[in-house]
Amino acid sequence: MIDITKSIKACAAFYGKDANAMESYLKEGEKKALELGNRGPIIFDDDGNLCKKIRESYSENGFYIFENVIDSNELADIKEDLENLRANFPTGPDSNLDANGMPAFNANSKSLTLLWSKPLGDPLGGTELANGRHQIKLFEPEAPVDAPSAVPVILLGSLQFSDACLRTYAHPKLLKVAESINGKDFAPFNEALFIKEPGVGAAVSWHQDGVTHWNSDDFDEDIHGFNFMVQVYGSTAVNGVWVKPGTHKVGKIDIKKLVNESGSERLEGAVPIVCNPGDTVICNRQLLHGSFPNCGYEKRITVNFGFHKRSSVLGVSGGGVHSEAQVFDDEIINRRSKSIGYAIEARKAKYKDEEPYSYRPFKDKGKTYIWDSNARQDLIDYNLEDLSI
Ligand SMILES: O=C(O)CCC(=O)C(=O)O
Repeated sequence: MIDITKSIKACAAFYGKDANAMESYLKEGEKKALELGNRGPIIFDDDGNLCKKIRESYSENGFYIFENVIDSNELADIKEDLENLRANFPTGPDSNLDANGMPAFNANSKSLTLLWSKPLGDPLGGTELANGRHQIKLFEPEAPVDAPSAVPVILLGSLQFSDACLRTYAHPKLLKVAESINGKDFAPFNEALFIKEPGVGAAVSWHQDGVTHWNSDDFDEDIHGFNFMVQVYGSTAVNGVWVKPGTHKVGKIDIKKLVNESGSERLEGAVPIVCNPGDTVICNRQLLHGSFPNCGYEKRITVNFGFHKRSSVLGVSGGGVHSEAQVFDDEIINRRSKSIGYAIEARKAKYKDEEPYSYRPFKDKGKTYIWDSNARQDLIDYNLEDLSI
């Protein structure tokens, strides 16, 4: 695991009178996380299902860490893409140009592609954004004087901007896990990068994802789907997502009450998701989770992508968080699934010896995809139809 002793000290120092409390929280959280035992390689049983032990652990905790999923060559490709993309970010929230005066990667995007924050801020906490799901604002430490005035936090629609992320989206073992959890006709959700640059990266306050099904008669622990979180540089107690295990089963949580009971934003019973580079987390969207501002020395970038059960989206009026609210019919779901089609083909072109994933809905409908310049065009603004529930 990454040694974050120095980062814990540095991070805690930002918390003033709460420095000792923060230091203990980070240290104890890391220890508890490593004791949970919910990590290991992806293993399938003889029928091709995720092995029972992993399925049960995921169900118990609401998250599981698949170790060493992305190999070093694939990781290097992702890093290269992310570095090129970062160099082509707009210079700030109100700019369309990058630092070299060139059009930024998202200059022509119709969809929302980049969320910004003040450095070490918590841009969503305590606001009505994203359906008001971030009920409290986390402590916003004072950023260093030389910090930029705004830092990127979330990049949306990432598959149109990075071929490496597109290929990883079609990792055959990950898609097989998606099938195992959500059925052979699983549907896409959305794709994003969570960006936590060291010393300035913003917080994402405690929240549960999911909008539409909390009061459903069919409510169950999997009804709002899950996210895969591929860790490019690893993930630590300082820069990583924290979760409260088991909370994906209990329905909508009163977070303010939990904060009161815990005596601070350092929620009791929560643990950080601790990963090495290349590890990939499966994280239930209903799990209570969030991340503190990155006051440490290590960068985290998470390549996020989620999947749903088809029954959770078909005929459902969207939650309006990642895309305009509309009823998701067969046509919309099929159109949005092109991300899977193009990704499988893009991956096939690069990893010629790998057994590609075969997506049942394409097989049933005789639908085929080609990864070429037309496909690239077709992916532009594809996230306007994110299946946001
Ligand atoms: O990566 C993070 O910091 C937050 C992730 C998150 O909130 C999510 O995936 O829903």
